[in-house]
Amino acid sequence: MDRTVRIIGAPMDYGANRRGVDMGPSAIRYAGVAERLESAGLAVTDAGDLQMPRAEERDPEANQPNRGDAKFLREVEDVSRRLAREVDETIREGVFPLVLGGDHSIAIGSMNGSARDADLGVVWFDAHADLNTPETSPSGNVHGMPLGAALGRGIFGEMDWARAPRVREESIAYVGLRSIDDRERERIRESDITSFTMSDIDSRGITTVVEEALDVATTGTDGIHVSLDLDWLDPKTAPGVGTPVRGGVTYREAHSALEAVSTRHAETGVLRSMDVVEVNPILDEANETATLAAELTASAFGKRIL
Ligand code: Z70
Ligand code: MN
Ligand code: MN
Ligand code: MN
Repeated sequence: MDRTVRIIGAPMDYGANRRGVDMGPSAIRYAGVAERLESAGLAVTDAGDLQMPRAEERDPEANQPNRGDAKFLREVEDVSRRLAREVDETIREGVFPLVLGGDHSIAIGSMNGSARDADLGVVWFDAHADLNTPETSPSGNVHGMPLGAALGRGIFGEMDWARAPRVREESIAYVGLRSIDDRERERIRESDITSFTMSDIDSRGITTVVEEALDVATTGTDGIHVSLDLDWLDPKTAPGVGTPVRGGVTYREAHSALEAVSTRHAETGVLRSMDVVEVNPILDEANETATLAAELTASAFGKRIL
């Protein structure tokens, strides 16, 4: 494959209740993500981590918007603006941005940056729908809101750093959903978003489901963003995540899915940006979830068994 990948660390840990995902970028680097990508034939550079204040130094409630409730929204805004700029500049240089999280709120910046010069399709590998807004969120955690932000729903409609006007509902596909809030369920049903739940994977198989998700995200778009939340996998396989939900995909299903992404890219050059999020090494054993994250990333970029 003819790509140079730039690793961008985004140790964001404002989006969730349990601390530790700020160590995700280090853990995934330590698990050899660069070496694994190089062995798949890519050139890799590392831009280091975006600087951000620690959550302990900030008051989560200090700067909420007037309506709704989202913790650390001002901090998320600051990081999202800088990340979006870096993702955009990376793509302009002809380099592929691989963003390592951090919690899933980093996808706000990734999508905003990646969609500046393109109509962007999105494939969202996650147990969760992440479609909340400050108004609908049961938790106030922004990691449950990145797609709500990109779509400019609720108060996000007034936030230029959050909205990604070139990300449209009909170009978004979920793969592996199994934990959805009531308000999210209503909104998914009334939206044009395509959802493949774990039940769809059970009945139709991971390969068919991922091919259809890629069809959705590539139809009428200029490229796709792949967002990989490690809680997409079953917690037995990926225990080092903030919000484990049982009944996730297996190790083999996960590799098969990301191999399908790289096969599609080899055919049509569609992959534009990617993030790998929610690795929490504190909850892990021998860095196994970060290692899995690094392996799956390599599969997404064309690494094969033989
Ligand atoms: C819930 C909320 C979520 C990730 C958990 C959970 C969202 N829907 N996202 N873990 N990555 O609080 O909005
Ligand atoms: Mn998520
Ligand atoms: Mn992106
Ligand atoms: Mn999740």
